[in-house]
Amino acid sequence: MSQPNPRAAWLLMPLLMSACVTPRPDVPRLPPDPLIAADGSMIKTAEQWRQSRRPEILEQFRRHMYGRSPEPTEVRIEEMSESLALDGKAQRKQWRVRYDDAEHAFFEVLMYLPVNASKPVPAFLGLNFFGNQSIHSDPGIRMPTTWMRNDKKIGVTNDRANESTRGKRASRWPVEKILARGYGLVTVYYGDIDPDFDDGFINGVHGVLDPPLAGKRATDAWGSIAAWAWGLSRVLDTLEMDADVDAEHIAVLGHSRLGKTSLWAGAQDERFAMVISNDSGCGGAAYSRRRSGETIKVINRVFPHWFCTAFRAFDDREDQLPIDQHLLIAAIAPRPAYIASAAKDSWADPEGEFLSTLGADPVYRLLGTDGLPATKMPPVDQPVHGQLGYHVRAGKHDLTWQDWQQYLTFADRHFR
Ligand code: GTR
Repeated sequence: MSQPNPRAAWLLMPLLMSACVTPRPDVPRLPPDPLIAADGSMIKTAEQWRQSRRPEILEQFRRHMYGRSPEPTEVRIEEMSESLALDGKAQRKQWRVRYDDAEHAFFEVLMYLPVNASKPVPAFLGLNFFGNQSIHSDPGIRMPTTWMRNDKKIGVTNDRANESTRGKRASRWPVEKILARGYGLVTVYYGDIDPDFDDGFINGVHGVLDPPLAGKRATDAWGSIAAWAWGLSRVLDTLEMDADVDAEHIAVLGHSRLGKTSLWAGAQDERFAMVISNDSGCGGAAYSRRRSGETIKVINRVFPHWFCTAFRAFDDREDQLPIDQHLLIAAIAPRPAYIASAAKDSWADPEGEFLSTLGADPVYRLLGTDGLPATKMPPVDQPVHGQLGYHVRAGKHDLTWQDWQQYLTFADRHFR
């Protein structure tokens, strides 16, 4: 699915600003070469990148990996509520994004905006794993009624959220600190868009929008990651209708499988002004050809609903892929993108996540930005910020305040 881009002008800004930033000879090109088209021709200009190579790459990701999403549907805002929250520090809005007339064809959005910031406010948008009520103990947050995976730590039982789950994931969502820095936070429970289990694509957005299953699904039919990404774009559709939020400065962010999702959402939908992918690993930022940690074969076996079935042709055949994950990051260029790893997260392959970030650099430079100001993987806890950002944080697979501090600084650099 490619989105119309009403803001081509600002996307071209770095081109106008660039004197002549050339690709660096000290950074080897990762295969498949971002600047060689499928027919072997060289991509030498920003125009060639935009007109032919980027669309070709997105098409390959659709066909071989994430699957093809339906065109955007018209969305409606329903059940909007608004109130002061968090001891008067926040304006809290909640609404339903309705994307079809079918009974369950909606998802719930929670947004906090800082009360004392001048409007419209730039914001972070990210999906959450255990419901909007899990991100903060605020008693005013609506409770999801959709399927949720049971979890002892969070307190989910009988596949549904309950009061005891409020604020249980607050460590990943430092709401007050984000607001204090002048940003809003928008979140949606990912299971509201598509429940995360292999049900044959009956439930969630697939069940509503897919043609009735007569026989087999197409090998490039969209999987769950594509569905979550599609949902993020529909949330953005509704943010564009809200004068309090600056829809032109939305950073789409995600952790782990939702970090894979933020990359695919941001790569396709150029309205996202910034993309942040935290510990996304295989099928996210990690370079698949390294086959380190989680591999394509393993991810396809354990999560058969995440990607399209055509992706299975590349189990143990990574070298045959016409794409790899540096091209996904490159498809975001020249918009700022930040990739983060955790040192103990070998399953997500931190080196592979760094390699893809660096592998996108030639495209960022072709488009007139500084790309990633590094040639080697930086040491633990030494972030690198350019138009591309990267860090490897000490510790395990998680989204922490340390990660957020970098994202806030990165947003200050690019949005202020
Ligand atoms: C793991 C999976 C990873 C990552 C992670 C998560 O089980 O192997 O690819 O997505 O889950 O999303 O928490």
